[in-house]
Amino acid sequence: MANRFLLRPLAARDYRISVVMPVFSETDTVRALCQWLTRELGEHLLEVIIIISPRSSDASQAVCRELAEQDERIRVFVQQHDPGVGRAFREGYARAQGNPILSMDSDGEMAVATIPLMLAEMERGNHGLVIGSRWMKGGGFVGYSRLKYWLNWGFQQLFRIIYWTKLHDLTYGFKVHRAEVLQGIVLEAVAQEIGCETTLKPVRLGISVAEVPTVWTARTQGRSSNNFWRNFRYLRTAFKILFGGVTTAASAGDRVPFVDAQ
Ligand SMILES: Nc1nc2c(ncn2[C@@H]2O[C@H](COP(=O)(O)OP(=O)(O)OP(=O)(O)O)[C@@H](O)[C@H]2O)c(=O)[nH]1
Ligand SMILES: [Mg+2]
Repeated sequence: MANRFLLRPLAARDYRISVVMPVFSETDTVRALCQWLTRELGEHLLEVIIIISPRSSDASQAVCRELAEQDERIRVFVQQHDPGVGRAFREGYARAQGNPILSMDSDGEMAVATIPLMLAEMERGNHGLVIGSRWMKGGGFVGYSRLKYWLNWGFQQLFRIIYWTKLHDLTYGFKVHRAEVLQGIVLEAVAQEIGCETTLKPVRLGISVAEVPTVWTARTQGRSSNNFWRNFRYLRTAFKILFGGVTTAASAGDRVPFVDAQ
């Protein structure tokens, strides 16, 4: 899709990433992910913003606080508007100071090895968004329920048609946004539908979006908060964006979202 908006190139050497990660019941995976992020992103990592639910277990809260004490780049905030992972991500995005912004879950289902590939693709193509794609060649699912797999497949086919895009994975929450894109769009998701809102809104705006393959692997700790019926929020979100359009935060001061190429 043509890039209707001009983005300043992401300077290869001096970009600083904000990672936004909601936490509900996880412990070991949060520790492992933070270790990976601080080690592998090194100088490029500005901050890991952990948004922890006020309903989280004591063990989970203790791990997050311990991580924040060990490394000042790890910042922990208690979710103000609870419940809902969509609200948690939105609170994290509002706090993020870096650019680009990496969104990822804390349950270990998202493959960290894909992160450098997403960043490289963002730099190469100067995209506004690079998504992890479970449905393109090289991507996939390990341990996903059969029902969710086919439901997700159906959503992808439908959304590809109604948004008229060749992108393969329009619902996954693992992605890297340019901050001016993400913080320039008004987001509304309460729960897991944040995964499609943060992709479909840039697509709807004509922003350049690319994808790299990634494999989803079922969590081994904690449990999913995404019950079956919540999946239908994706449908409502997709049609609302398609017919209702996207509100951009045009008066956002130094966070003016887009420079129109026209
Ligand atoms: N702060 C916060 N985090 C949440 C909330 N609900 C879920 N999370 C976290 O958000 C991430 C995604 O939640 P999951 O329940 O795994 O949902 P999902 O990955 O979309 O669903 P599955 O495909 O079934 O795993 C996990 O890291 C959870 O810990 C919430 O209400 N508040
Ligand atoms: Mg999960």
